[in-house]
Formats: sequence, C-alpha cells, structure tokens
Amino acid sequence: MDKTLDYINLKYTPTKNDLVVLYRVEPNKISIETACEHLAAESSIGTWTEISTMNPRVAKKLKPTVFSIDKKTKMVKIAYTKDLFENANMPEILSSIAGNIFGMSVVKNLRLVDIYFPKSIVDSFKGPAFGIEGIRKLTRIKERPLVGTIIKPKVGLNEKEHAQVAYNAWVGGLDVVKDDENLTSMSFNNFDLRVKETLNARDIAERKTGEKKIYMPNVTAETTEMLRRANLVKKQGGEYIMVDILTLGWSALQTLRDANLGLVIHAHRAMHAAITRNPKHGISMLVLAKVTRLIGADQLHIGTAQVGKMTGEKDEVIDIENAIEYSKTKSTENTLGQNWQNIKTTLAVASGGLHPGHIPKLLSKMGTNIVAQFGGGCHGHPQGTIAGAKAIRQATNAYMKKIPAKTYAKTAPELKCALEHWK
Ligand code: CAP
Ligand code: MG
Repeated sequence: MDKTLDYINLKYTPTKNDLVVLYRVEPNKISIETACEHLAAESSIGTWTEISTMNPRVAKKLKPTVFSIDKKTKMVKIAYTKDLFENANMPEILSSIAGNIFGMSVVKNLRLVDIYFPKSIVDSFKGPAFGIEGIRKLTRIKERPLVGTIIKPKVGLNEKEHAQVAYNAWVGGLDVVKDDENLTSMSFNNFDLRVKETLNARDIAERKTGEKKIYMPNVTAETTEMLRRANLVKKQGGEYIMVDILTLGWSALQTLRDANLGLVIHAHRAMHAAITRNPKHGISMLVLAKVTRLIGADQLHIGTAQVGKMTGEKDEVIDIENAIEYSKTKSTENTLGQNWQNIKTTLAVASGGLHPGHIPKLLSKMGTNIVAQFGGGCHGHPQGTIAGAKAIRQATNAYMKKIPAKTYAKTAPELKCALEHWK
C-alpha cells in the first residue's frame, strides 16, 4: 500500500465531474479506513505496495477520494474523477469500480450499492431508443400495464407448437408473448422458423382481436449471430427482441443498441442473482438496472416486489423502478440519486411466479407503468392458455376499474376459476 497516497478526505465534496460510488465495506480484521484505502487504490491507480513508477502527475490527476465512511452501516462513498473512465465504455468503467476489489483479502464482504454517473458519462451513452413513451405509442396501450406471457414449457415445443401457444395467449387477451430465457435456436426449435411461424400467428391474432400484439424473440447468441437474428426479426416484421443481458455481456448489449435496428430491446436478467442476491457482497440490481438503461434497453426485468417467486426486497424493487422510469431521483440511505435529462426511460418488467390473483397486490406496489408477465400463471390455468390469458386481462381490467377481483370474478368465469385454483 502506497502510504504517500492518502485516499481519505472526509471534508471532500464531489464535483460535477466526479463519478461517485456507494459501497458497503466489511473490512477483514483491519480498520474500515485501511480497507477503504486499499479499495480506492485498487479501483483506480494503485496496487498493494509502493511502486517506483508512480509519479506526482498521475496521483494528482487520477487519485480518487474516500469522502464518506459510516462505521455503523458500513456504507462508504468514493468519488472518482471522470478522467479515470472512458466515455461510452461500460466494461472499462465496471472493470475499475466493480473489478478486482471484490476479490481483495482486505474485505470480508463488499457490495457495490449504487453509482452516480457524471453528466459527461451519462451523455456518452445512447440510452433506450423507444423508452416508455415509445412503447406505449407502439402498443397503443395508454394507461394500463402491458400484460404478457412466456411460452412454457421453457423449451421443448417445436416451432408450430410454439406459435400456437403464442396465438392462444394473444387471442385470450395478452399483449406480449416472449421466448423464455433459455430458448434460442435448438435442434427441436429453429430460431428462424420459430420467428416466421410466430409472427404469422401474431398477424392472425391482431386481425382477430383488433389489438396490437407483440412477440419478443430471444436473440441471445454470439454477437454476429445475435445481429443476424435481430435483422431477421426486423425483416419479418417484428418490432421487439429480447436478450439475456448478463449472459450476453455489456458490450454485446451495446452492439445491439448501436445497430439502431428500430426494434424495442427487452432485457432479461437471467444470472443476475449470482451477483445481486447476497445483501453483503456483490453488486445491487439497482446498479445493473442503471447500467442497462444507460446502454439502452427499453424494458428490464426488475422483480415483483416480493409478490412472486423470485427474491428482491420490495423497497429495493421500487428504488430500481424509480431509477429506470424517471430522469431525476433523490438520494436516500441506499441510493445516490441521478439526473439523466437526455436518457429515455426503461419500462419495468415484473415476472416470476405471478398468477392473476397477484395482480391487485402487484399493481398497488409497483404501479401500472410496468409489463406484468405470467408464465405458469397463464398456461397453468385449469382451462388452458386462452382462459389463463382471459383471467389475467380480467384481473387487470378489474384493477383499472377499481373493482375488487372477487367482485369482478362474479361475471368473469376464467378469473373466478384462477382465483379458486391459486388460492
Ligand atoms: C417466469 C420466468 C422468468 C422469471 C425471471 C421463469 O416464469 O419466465 O424468466 O420470472 O425472473 O423462467 O421463471 P413463471 P425475474 O411466470 O412461470 O414464473 O423477472 O425476476 O428476472
Ligand atoms: Mg423465464
């Protein structure tokens, strides 16, 4: 540790050119101050020992400042000059402030809780092409939540069976049908053929219902193939694509966004819990959500605020929803706030273990500016997919009309059946 480079200055106030990081730091048998010195060094210009090659110019220009240490909550704030980072290069930014430091022996646990990006970095990213406004215009759904399903079984159906299940969900009343996160192009279900069959089914469903219907094919693949698949969707008249952003990687998401295909990008977060779930160590979903919005996904899975099957504290899910659906947010104990005037918004997606009976509680917690998705909660309906879709739409209509679901169910047999089935 280079003792000459003092990284702590509790009197420092970050400037508009600083990127500020909020960490939860649990030191390993050393003081939190010493741990912070190591973290600040390793995430910027230093290393574990003094080096003969360090010079005053480097330290003066690029040394970060630990300016806040709360010994009770273990919350630490570090301000990094924007010059440490390359504009529009998310991998480099995260390799610095979310890289080696997680593996350092000086910390028992370390969690990256939030990042405040300076305007110069925010404005170097494209952000979503459509945003919530563009999605509502495209789908012609002004107020209510978008409701959708995931084709189940997750994988296994052939292209025609897949399209048939999608058709049933659409004619039953759902707006959106997506591929599951582990369905790409399989021996039993070829991507190109699935897209053709399912978009064909979408067109028939639109004619039958008079409503806009959306299919979100999963284009997750090696980047060249991903772009080929996305272009195929575009050529076949698709308007959305879905990608698993974490298994795909940040650069690939940026490649997809930079291709400017005019397709709505839906971001699935499979694998996120490997780094977000431990409240003491890893990276918060709030950080992943901000990164995803900056790079440019139009929709993002953020959890169900403890209504469904996946983990995710209610308050954290609401913090995430605010961070992706608003330009300006205030800082709180666990968030640094933001002010992103030139970045469009990202629509929150609630999914995972949801069924029609969950709708009132889900919408009362997360609001109606969301996509609510039901896999088992649609295809698991005792009367099948069409009835499951009807029940979801009926429960949503009831909520929008401020009618209790049980009352509405008296004249909505599919909802009544769902409420009884999933008591
Ligand atoms: C939901 C789902 C979603 C998860 C994702 C699944 O299916 O398709 O991928 O909900 O979770 O495969 O589990 P069900 P999250 O509706 O049948 O649960 O949105 O929290 O990332
Ligand atoms: Mg899934």
